[in-house]
Amino acid sequence: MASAEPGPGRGGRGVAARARATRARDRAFRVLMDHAHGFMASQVLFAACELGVFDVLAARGGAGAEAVAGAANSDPRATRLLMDACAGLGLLRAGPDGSFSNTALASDFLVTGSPLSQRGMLLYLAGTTYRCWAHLADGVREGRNQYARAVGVAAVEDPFAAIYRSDAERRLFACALRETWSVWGGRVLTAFDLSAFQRICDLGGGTGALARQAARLYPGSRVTVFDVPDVVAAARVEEEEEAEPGAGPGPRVRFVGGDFFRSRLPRADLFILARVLHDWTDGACVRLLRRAGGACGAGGAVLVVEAALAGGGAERGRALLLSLNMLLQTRGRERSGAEYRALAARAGFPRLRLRRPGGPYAAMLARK
Ligand code: SAM
Ligand code: ASE
Repeated sequence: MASAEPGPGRGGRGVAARARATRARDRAFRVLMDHAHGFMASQVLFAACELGVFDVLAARGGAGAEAVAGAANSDPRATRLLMDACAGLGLLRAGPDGSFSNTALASDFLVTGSPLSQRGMLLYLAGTTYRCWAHLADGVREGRNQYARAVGVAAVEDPFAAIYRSDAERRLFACALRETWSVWGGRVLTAFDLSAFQRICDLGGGTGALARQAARLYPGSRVTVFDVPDVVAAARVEEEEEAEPGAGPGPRVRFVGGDFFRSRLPRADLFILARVLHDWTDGACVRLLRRAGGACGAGGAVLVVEAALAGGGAERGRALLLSLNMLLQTRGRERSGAEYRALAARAGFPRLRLRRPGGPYAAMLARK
């Protein structure tokens, strides 16, 4: 090793400088391998979710690998390896007697039925998203989504033809996206005081999770969700099923089905566009914002909710990866606040204010 070789005989400075260089290179090697092995950490998380490791541990208040393997119908030795890896990632706590329990992270976010569960998102990322990412180099070469290679559905013009290629996929995508708002919905909806808006329409609002929170936070408003007919039909059914006896009727939202590029939009004072613009090209975004502007009166506004690219730090790094995800899964990308401001201005919303309520999503309010 270079660091073990004797110095050239010029005293301590050369040795110290070489030692520093070696330490820096060792650190760089660690960073490189952390990135290179990143997909393994993702797969440990995905596999443990798929096998129900966190659910079994939640139900039993902790258990050994043998018991989890019994419940998951998996190989005991391999299950032990997986659970050790989970402990290494901070997902499980290993006890002295060979038993494991969920960490707070796992109890909050990985257990099925936890109010903050993100399990659907992880299963979605593990499936369609991961398959698209296997073709990142092709995506960059071609500059378009990779559904043809990843799932055998060519859907360059309308990515949702691939995203919704089966009922099961439509349900999983909706579940994945809905889960975000159990953690961040309140924060993005209270970044600005929206109580002046009487009619709120969540455009591309999916199954209505964010809309229901808006209705709860702003009881003076009437909230409508606009989305494609299949999503709306499923959302209506789910809403009926969710009306639990004793829980009282949650705030009701109205659902309208259609194509937001072509159909007449419901009239509203505020249009929410959450994670919609990042799916589309600049031209399509301007068209969509113009259509929203046409369906609201003089005091109308749009609330854009996106992982807006910021100056630096870890959140910027993640948003840049999400931007590549949009390349592989949609026609869009993640944009900066300035880029959203420019799109809104082109569509007739000259002033856009951006607030970051913490977490991955920024809220941007633009008035006509
Ligand atoms: N706003 C939700 C959220 O943030 O959880 C869902 C965002 S999802 C990425 C994009 C939504 O746009 C989907 O619910 C999809 O069905 C809807 N969408 C896509 N194309 C549409 C169209 N042509 N007309 C109406 N809705 C559409
Ligand atoms: C889309 C969002 C996603 C389209 C395809 C997608 C996500 C995965 N695939 O609009 C979720 C992106 N992740 C986050 C944290 O937003």
